[in-house]
Amino acid sequence: MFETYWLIRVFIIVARSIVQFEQTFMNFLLGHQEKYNRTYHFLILMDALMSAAKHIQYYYLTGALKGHLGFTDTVNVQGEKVMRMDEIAHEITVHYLRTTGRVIHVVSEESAEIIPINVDSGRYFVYFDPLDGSSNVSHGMPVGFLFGIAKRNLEGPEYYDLRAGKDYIAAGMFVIPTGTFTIGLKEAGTWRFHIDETMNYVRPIRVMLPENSGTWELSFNAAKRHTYSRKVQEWIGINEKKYAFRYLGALAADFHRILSNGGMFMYPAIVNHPNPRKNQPEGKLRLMYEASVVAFMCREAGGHAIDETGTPILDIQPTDHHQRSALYVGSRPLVEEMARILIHA
Ligand code: FDP
Repeated sequence: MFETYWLIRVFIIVARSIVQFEQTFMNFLLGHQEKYNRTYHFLILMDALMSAAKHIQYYYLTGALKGHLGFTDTVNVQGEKVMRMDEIAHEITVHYLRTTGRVIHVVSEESAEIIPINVDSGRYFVYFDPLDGSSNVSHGMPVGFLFGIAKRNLEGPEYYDLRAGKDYIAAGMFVIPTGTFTIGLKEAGTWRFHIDETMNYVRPIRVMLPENSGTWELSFNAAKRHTYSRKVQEWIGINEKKYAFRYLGALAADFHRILSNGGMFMYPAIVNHPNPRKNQPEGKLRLMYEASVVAFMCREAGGHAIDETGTPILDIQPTDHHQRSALYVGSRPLVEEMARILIHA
């Protein structure tokens, strides 16, 4: 009897040391919704977004074998048109969002038109870029899946769906295929999760931008620096030696580093291109599903984000679903310093 007791005790201790249970994202979110007295509709929406991300990740990882990593509308050996990876990612995401019954309509980088889903009784607007940083795909390097979520006006008729970032209830990004997921929840912080061997996003870690500038990094397309405004070029010239420099060319992956290490990601307006027709004074990145998404997560992590006029990204009222914006996002002191320079430019 005594021996059996100890055998069982030892077995339990060994089992616990082998099987380590981590808190899943869904369990974390359940606790969050209950803590703030909210409904479970948001769980259903997030479950769909996570299913989409995992499905996109699967296609990404198997894409090289199946010929899904094409950039153009190539034809495969069977003579069929090969879908581009970003189109596949779009189709996957719309499919899962449709199944929830909770989505009013979606705005996708991959569709010029808004896609209506459940216009009468849906609850959320979802703005997303299902495959951001697509030039990384053919190299097997990280890409992002970025999304912002706004909620229907439940008190009365819905007047607008062109929501400014400050009106989002959540915004997040999956980095594919590295398997990280980061989400900003309105007034409840920015949280990071990692995918485990069972394809669950687990282990919530609250992300706050580090105040100590020792780890700060700058991230921008250095080859384009001479096309930026003179003020921005000057600022780079003075400050670049103070910080490390990293640029992957996929906003989600570059911003992921900034969230961890601090510093600033910039995609400034292009105003001094040698070929003036290639100038992009309005910036390159999309406001609703790129700039506002990272700005939202950044705010919840203690940071800040502005456009080329020094206006906070989250305050910009979009006039078009696909409008572009310049972007400076990251540690508050750096972004505020840039704002002062831009405002007085
Ligand atoms: P991409 O055009 O490759 O899809 O939004 C687009 C984006 O990537 C961002 O993810 C990325 O930060 C930026 O553009 C890269 O642009 P550059 O190639 O001009 O650096």
